[in-house]
Amino acid sequence: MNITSRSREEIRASPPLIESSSTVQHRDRLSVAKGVNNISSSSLTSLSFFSPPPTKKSRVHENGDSTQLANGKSTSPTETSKHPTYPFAVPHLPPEISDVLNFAPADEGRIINDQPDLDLLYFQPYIPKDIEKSLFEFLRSELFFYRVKYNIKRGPVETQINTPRYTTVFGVDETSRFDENGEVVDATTGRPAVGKDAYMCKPRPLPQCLSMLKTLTENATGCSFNFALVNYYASGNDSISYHSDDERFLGSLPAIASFSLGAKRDFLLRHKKTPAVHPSESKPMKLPLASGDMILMRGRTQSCWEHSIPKRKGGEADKGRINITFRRNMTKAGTANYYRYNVGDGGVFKWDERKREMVQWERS
Ligand SMILES: O=C(O)CCC(=O)C(=O)O
Repeated sequence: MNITSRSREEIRASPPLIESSSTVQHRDRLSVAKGVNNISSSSLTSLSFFSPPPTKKSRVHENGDSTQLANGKSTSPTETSKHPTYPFAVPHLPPEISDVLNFAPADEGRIINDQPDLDLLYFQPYIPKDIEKSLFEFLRSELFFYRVKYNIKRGPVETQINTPRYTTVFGVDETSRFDENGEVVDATTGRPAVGKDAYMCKPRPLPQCLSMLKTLTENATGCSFNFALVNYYASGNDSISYHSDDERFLGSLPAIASFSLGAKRDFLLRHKKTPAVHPSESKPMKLPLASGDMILMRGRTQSCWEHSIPKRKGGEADKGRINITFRRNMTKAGTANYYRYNVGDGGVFKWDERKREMVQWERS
């Protein structure tokens, strides 16, 4: 979704203007786990550059909380991901989650390509059943989120858009990388991104909990990603309207891996109106995405189809749902776009376990 397409889409979806408010990965479990272990041990070392050296095991996080996992255990991490751009440190995945995550994908993917221009690989599930709930609770408790507002101007009229879900984003486009100190440097020269190469936003490296999932997903799909966008749909009132992730900065046939955790929500797909494909040739689709599922959208899917998570009344939507998408962004403009629309300039939100809702977080 780029600046203009997002604005257009949200307006179209929610008058009056405010969104208020075949064969697949034939990988046996053993070889997946083996391959992943090989990769994760080396890449996790380099990805954890922004962590402090291991310290004495602490019972509580730096923010004073410990996470109660679905299995009744509390996490007491020894390590955290830190970066000057983070409002607070993000604990590493506890071993009871990361050890099992190494066995993902839990199931083979199913190709869905029986409609014009559609190419999906649907894992039901991808995250092993024993940990999907703990992973959901961990990410909801430990990540920082934003409720982004932005203005759009159509002619003389300026309108405020309230993004109808919590969002957060990590990553930097392929022109840059994070060096061992967490500085954004040019991908080729290794020099700091300054002057014309400077960013309008402050890119954030993926915390270990997301970079581990990214590495596993790259391994299983053969795709390569440099961004993680995270949505939290707190209730059935939260949504994302019909759109395509078809911005130029993602390239012409982008592959996007989209994970679902928590409440089951309907994922709707419809073919864009094009002269090339008559409406009768394609049927809108509804995939009820469950916790742990992953859908890889690839090929012409983004250029020809739109997708959405509509609002829902009742059902399990009010239990909350996390969506993580891994993408490959090629330009600085793309990086600015993602931070503008997923971090913005408002306050930070964090899950409050007692109130069981996101609350505005204040630095203590
Ligand atoms: O929540 C989802 O499953 C879809 C998210 C999405 O479409 C997006 O972030 O662009």
